[in-house]
Order: sequence, then C-alpha cells, then structure tokens
Amino acid sequence: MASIDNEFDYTFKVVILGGSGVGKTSLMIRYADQMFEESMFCAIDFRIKTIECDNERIKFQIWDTVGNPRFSNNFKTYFRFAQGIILAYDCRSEQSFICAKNIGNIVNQCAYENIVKVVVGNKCDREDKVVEKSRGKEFAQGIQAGFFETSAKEDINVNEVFEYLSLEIKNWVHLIGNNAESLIPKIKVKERKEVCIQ
Ligand SMILES: Nc1nc2c(ncn2[C@@H]2O[C@H](COP(=O)(O)OP(=O)(O)OP(=O)(O)O)[C@@H](O)[C@H]2O)c(=O)[nH]1
Ligand SMILES: [Mg+2]
Repeated sequence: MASIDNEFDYTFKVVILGGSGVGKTSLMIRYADQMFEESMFCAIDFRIKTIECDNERIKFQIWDTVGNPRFSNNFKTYFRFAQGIILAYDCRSEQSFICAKNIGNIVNQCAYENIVKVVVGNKCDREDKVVEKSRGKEFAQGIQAGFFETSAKEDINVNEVFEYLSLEIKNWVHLIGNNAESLIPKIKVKERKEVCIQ
C-alpha cells in the first residue's frame, strides 16, 4: 500500500514488467543509480530512490522482475502490492511488444483498479526500430496507461517516467485521503483470471 513514514511523505512501490532483455534492469539502475552498463545480470531485486515533488518527499521502492515467462506467476505477486507499474518493451522487437500487450492484459485483470500504469518503449536510441511510437501510444491508451519512449543507455525520458508515476499516484492518494490505513479497503482488487503469457 502507499504508506507514510516519518522521513518521507509517501512510499510508492513500482514494479517494472516486460519481456526478456527489454531493459528493465537497465531502466531501474539508470533511474536509481544514474548508471548504465552494457552487460549486467540481475535477478529480482529492488532499488530505493527518493525525490521531492511539489514540496513533498517521495520514496520510490522500485522492483525489477525477470522477463522470462517461466516467472510469470511470480510477477503477479509483485503488482498486487504496487501502486505503479512500468510495462516495458524493446522498440526494436515486435515479440517484446506482443509480450508487453499480454502482460498488460494480465495487469488489467489482476492488479488494483487504481494502479498507475506507464508503457515504456525502451532502447529508443537505436535506429533499427520496428515498433513505431504511434503503436506504443495506442496500446498505452487502450490500457489507460501513460506512454514514453525511453533510453536507459542515453538517459532519455527515464526521469519523466517516474515523474509521471509520482504525480499520478499522488493524485489518487489525495483523492482518497492521506491516511495509509484508509487506502487499504478502498483499493479494489479485480477478479483474478489466469492468462497465458505466450
Ligand atoms: N541501446 C540500448 N541498449 C539497452 C538499453 N537498455 C538496455 N539495453 C541493453 O539491453 C540488454 C538487456 O538489458 P537488461 O536491462 O538486462 O534487460 P532486462 O529487461 O532486465 O532483461 P531480463 O532481466 O533478462 O529480463 C543489455 O545488453 C543492455 O545493455 C537502451 O536503452 N538502449
Ligand atoms: Mg533484468
């Protein structure tokens, strides 16, 4: 749940989902550590990043996931407690776009109704793009998500993704009250259905 502790006005949990190799870990590391490495291996892990937004202190707890579909059941566990989801695909891979759409369906069926979603077309620094921006936007609109093309490598739009999440999550927190306790009963979990990822 979105929670409030003594040092921060809010703690927001955000999960990064998407197919294998789309750059989930790279996006998390770029945002939290301001770094990019060509080759890194990282199993499910999280990073903390704190920011100020409209004079309020926000602590992001950012969860990375592994893109391999074998772990698909695991990531459902992650977004059940998250306030925000980043759904990433690789602009150069049609397959990763299809995978993001499948995951988007699962999110819409299983996650909290007011979860804030943002679709991210990563690796936009590359010229060999196969998924046009307009298709990414259309997909995002269809699942009521924000949309950005990003590059973890060149640091394009990564901060903007998290700014979007912080503003949108804060909006609904303000709508339903600042008391963390009061959030719990007001967040509805939609009916769960099993959906095959591939
Ligand atoms: N050109 C370019 N390469 C990127 C970008 N983001 C990630 N990569 C590269 O893509 C590869 C995969 O990146 P990861 O961050 O490991 O991808 P992942 O989604 O975490 O992969 P899994 O954990 O295996 O699911 C690595 O070689 C990265 O260096 C980007 O924005 N631009
Ligand atoms: Mg990874």
